[in-house]
Amino acid sequence: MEENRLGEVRRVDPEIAAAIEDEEKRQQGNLELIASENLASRAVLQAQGSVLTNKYAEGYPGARYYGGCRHVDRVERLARARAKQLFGAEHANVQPHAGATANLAVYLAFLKPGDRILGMSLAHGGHLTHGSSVSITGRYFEAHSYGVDRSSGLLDMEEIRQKALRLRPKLLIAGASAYPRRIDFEAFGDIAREAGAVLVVDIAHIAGLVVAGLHPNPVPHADVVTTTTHKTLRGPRGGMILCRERHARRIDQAVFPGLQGGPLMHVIAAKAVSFREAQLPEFIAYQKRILQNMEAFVEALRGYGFDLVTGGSDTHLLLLDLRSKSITGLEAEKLLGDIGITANKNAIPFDPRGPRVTSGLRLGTPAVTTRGMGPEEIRVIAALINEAFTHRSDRRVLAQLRERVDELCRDFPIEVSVAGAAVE
Ligand code: DSN
Repeated sequence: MEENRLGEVRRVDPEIAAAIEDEEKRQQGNLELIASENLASRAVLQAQGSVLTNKYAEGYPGARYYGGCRHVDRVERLARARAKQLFGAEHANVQPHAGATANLAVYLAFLKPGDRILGMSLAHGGHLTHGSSVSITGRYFEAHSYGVDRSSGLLDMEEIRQKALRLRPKLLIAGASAYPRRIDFEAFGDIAREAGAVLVVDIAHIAGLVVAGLHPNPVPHADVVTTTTHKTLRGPRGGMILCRERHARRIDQAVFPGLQGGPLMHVIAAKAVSFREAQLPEFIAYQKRILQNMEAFVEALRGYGFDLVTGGSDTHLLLLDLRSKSITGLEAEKLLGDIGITANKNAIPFDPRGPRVTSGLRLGTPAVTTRGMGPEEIRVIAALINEAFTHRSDRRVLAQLRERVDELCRDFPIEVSVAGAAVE
């Protein structure tokens, strides 16, 4: 895949070329189950690797601080128009370098230091930038959090409502990075209105499902929606903000000049390409397969006696509670890594262990689905995980499992074409 594009890197900088080639081999030879990762198409990779990286374009289309912006203006206008069309939004800002930056820009647009915010607890599946104490968002603002119900693992909307009415936050944040269930954005909209809060919804994980109509769209209910572009949306690594027209000016000013300098025009071009891909029927079919694969995964893992937080999943990810399997998240991540399955340890709600060890494992289907794998392969992967856990000290069995992962990877090579996996 990298053969032709890397020729010059190999000549100029063999060490970096070798690292890129090794990374490509790693991606080809391992099963990627990290729920937030995906495999961008060749078109996205080419746009991102283009000469647009050379261009400074501080400002916005038609109002830049540099000359020579006519072509990058076309790119950014297309990216914005496609983003608005995909999500039914009134305004889009495609310049945030990342999801975290998109969220920071929103805070900058609406808050002053010390203002009160309310978001989902990181320990219960929220995100660092939703007010965690180790993030700038928990240090510069008075951050409060809501969590999930201890017995069901689900968000309790009435409890969130009570908390919001008691705290009267200036900004309420919905969205998660390790919550396997559908989120009721309409209810969040009602709560925000009742509490007098600005509602921000972070759909970084589920953006692709939202585009395909497989998860409710928060755009009609929220003041602002933020997302990354590289998870289920399958674009380049980056961020984006969608908002109502009445917030457009303050959001744009917060992104630039408030938070960032020059936009990454090569990345914005790649975002535009991925949005074009997301407009195609194949993309909706792909998102449906992500969910079909997740359904098969949940069923198979349950069959092997695994405990799943909330009992299952409505999305692209699931969260295993490993306590009944007598293995920590850290050990599980390492064990699966040894047989070629990449996943991440993850806190479960009310986790008795710390974030560096954890009692959970988060698993997602977006990347293996992009490779063309279906429910049959997902059931094989579930069996491999179960066998690895059962025979965790048997090096011979683990070596055999590694071979079976190799076989699966060889059968489904990463050959991402225009709008999806090679098999499409
Ligand atoms: N790091 C991302 C994730 O894995 O969910 C969130 O930013």
